[in-house]
Amino acid sequence: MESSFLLDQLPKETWFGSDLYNWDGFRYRSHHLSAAMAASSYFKANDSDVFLASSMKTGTTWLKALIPTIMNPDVRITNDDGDDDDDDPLLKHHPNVLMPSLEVQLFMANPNPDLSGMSSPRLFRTHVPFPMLPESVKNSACKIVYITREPKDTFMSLWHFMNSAITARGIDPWPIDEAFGSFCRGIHAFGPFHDHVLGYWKESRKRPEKIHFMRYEDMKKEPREELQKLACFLGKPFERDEDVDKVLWRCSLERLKNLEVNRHGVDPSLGIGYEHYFRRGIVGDWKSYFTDEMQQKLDLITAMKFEGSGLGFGH
Ligand code: PAP
Repeated sequence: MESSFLLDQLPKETWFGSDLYNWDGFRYRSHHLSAAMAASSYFKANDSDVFLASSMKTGTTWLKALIPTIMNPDVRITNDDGDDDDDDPLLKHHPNVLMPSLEVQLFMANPNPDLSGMSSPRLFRTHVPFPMLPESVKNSACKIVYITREPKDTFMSLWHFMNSAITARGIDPWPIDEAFGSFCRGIHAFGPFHDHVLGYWKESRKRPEKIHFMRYEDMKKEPREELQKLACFLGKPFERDEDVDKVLWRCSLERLKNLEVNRHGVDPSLGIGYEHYFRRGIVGDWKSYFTDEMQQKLDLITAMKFEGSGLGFGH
């Protein structure tokens, strides 16, 4: 088969017990690479589509809940009687279901899936780097929301998540020092992290009406302001503060992690419990794990990579 022939030619490294393939400077699991290539060949964006893009573990699940809620007229406005929770799709579905992934769900299950049944506006998410996006996503009027996070916290979240995934399959956890060395060399799924962020950052500076760039730390610090900016970008500004607060509450970590669907469900595409998408959700979690040497090393890499870009995590 064409894709397995291609894989044989690509440089590969081991990451959390699996092979990662280097395609055009970014790393992928084999099935995600084939799916991303299929999406790039067959996916046709509509102008009304909304894409959520991110490197792994940067707060995507928060946005996977917020964007569908902002776009849903049934739940974004507080009813006069105040009690409209029964209409909330988040009660029945993990946020992954509300914003399906191009490469981990749709095009992995089928290289040319029939998406005609999706209601408009279609909401999608992806972890692929900017150059790997389907051309019609880059060139149509569809909107892209990108979320990133301070790299030390991103690494910690990734380490916890991946170890949960592999230990569920009976594989020993990967020691933090090995996983850290790999992250610093850019060897992780959809990495290198810094190149991923820079690709979307530069594009968002050129086309702010096309790409809305967000940081997890800003969302934590000023959620109301950030949510209103996001809603305006999506063409759905909030008129009342109470609606902003309602949406923030509906999509809060505290609420989502305690919902039945998220406590007991399993992600069918990855075979990992939905509970693992909701952990501590704090800024500075890295301080409980990093040595001084680790901190200095990753901060230096970040400073060097982002130098002159105007991007930073100065919180
Ligand atoms: P993904 O790439 O697999 O989709 P992603 O959602 O980007 O994962 O990252 C998970 C992180 O977001 C977790 O952070 P932590 O490991 O540092 O705790 C998770 O706790 C956090 N998270 C998930 N949902 C929310 C939410 N509603 N609000 C704030 N943080 C959240």
